[in-house]
Amino acid sequence: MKLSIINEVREKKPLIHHLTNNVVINFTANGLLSFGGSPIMAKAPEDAGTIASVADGVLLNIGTIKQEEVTAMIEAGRAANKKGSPVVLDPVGVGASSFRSSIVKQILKEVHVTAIKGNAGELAYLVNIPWDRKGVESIGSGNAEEVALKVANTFNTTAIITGETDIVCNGEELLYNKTGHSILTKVTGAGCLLGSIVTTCLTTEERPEVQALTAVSFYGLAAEYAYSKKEVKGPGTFLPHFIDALGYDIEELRRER
Ligand code: ATP
Ligand code: TZP
Ligand code: MG
Ligand code: MG
Repeated sequence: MKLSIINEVREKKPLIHHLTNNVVINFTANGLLSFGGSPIMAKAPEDAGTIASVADGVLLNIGTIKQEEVTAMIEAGRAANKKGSPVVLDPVGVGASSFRSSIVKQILKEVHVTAIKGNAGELAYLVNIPWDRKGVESIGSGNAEEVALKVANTFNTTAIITGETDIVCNGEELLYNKTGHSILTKVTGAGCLLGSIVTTCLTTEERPEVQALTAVSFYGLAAEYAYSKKEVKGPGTFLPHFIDALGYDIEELRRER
């Protein structure tokens, strides 16, 4: 984890354009604000390209995608590509229907994505590796390293597979993160908010794999810290402590957990 990445985010407050799912919009905006970024949520085809062209980064999350939102995703992605700003794809539930899978294929054909972040089942689906899943969740096990390498190389991107151990891959190197807490699997949108934090870290001056590893490490530390608070009794009481912790300094998160 590189402290300079977190410091740079907090100094610059990058504007992140989210085209994300309806389940997590408010949670994501609050989490990103606490972390130090500046969220804007917009998925109308009429202004997606314009907003992406002034933003510092773009997050494409297909969790509740509708056909009419696909144009906006592609326009935002292309505008970010033109500007040279990062684009992150979260292919939520990509294997759950042929509709989702065709949309992700279309996005990946039209837009170069800086990182693809998802659970192991989602990333495995993208490269035709069998993996058990249930709706938007990954429930299976398998060779996650093989999946990460294949995704990174196939799409010329940084692959980020989340789970008990997060894996980041630039196509050659495999990096691991073990911070985090299983309570995150009981909170809807824990993966989606992480996509926003990753996008924000990708706006800084570093290599993408270091930025991604910093994002997942910090996020996991914040979850451990929040869960350690005596007031936390379950997912409901965890949430406000977690949003708070995303805004803390790393030293404090490490000291207190
Ligand atoms: P799923 O829908 O399969 O739950 P997701 O998109 O919500 O996937 P997760 O894989 O749950 O994403 O990852 C979200 C965050 O939770 C990541 O920071 C990850 O490190 C953390 N995490 C997930 N499972 C665990 C676990 N068992 N122990 C610790 N941290 C975890
Ligand atoms: N259904 C469609 S999107 C969504 C649900 C439950 C949120 C998924 O969030 P995450 O972060 O992948 O758990
Ligand atoms: Mg989840
Ligand atoms: Mg997810």
